[in-house]
Amino acid sequence: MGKLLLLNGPNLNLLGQRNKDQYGQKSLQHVEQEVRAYLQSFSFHLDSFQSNHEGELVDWIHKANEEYEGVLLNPGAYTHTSVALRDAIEAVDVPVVEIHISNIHNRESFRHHSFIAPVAAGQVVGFGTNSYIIGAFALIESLKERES
Ligand code: CA2
Repeated sequence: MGKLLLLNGPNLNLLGQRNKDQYGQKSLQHVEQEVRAYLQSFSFHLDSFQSNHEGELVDWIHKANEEYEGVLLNPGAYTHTSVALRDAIEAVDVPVVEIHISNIHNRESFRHHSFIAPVAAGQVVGFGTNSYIIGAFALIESLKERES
C-alpha cells in the first residue's frame, strides 16, 4: 500500500472552531478522516500532521522524502512567507501538491503570492475543504504519470 502524507501549517488546528465563513464548519480531524477514507479507496495509506512551527514542517518534508510517495500540503500563512519551506520542497524528489481552502487569489494582495507554487506539482485553491480531496485526486494522478 502506497503511503502519502498530509501536512497542515499554522492555525489550521482551529478549523471548524472559528472563522467558519472563510474556512468551513469541519474540524481538521474531520477533514483528515475524509481524505484518509478517500485515499483508502485507491489503496493508499495516509498519515497526517499539523504544526504551527515552520521548522517542524521543514523536517516533515525531509522525512516525506524517505518514507512517503507524495505530500498534500496546506502551508497556511507560510505559503506567503517561507523560503525555508520552498527550499525544502525543492530539495526533495517527492511530489508536493499545494492546497488552500480559500481562493488566495481573490483575497488580500499579500495572499496572492505563493513561495510554494513554483516548486509544487500543482496548486488547488478555493474549493473549501474539498480542495483536499481534489488535491488527493491530483496527487494520485501525478504519481501514476511518474510511474509510466
Ligand atoms: O485558504 C487556506 O487554506 C489558507 O492556507 C489558510 C491560511 C491563510 O493564511 C492562507 O492565506 C490561506 C490560514 C489558516 C488559518 O486557519 C484558521 C482556521 C480557523 C480559524 C482561524 C484560522
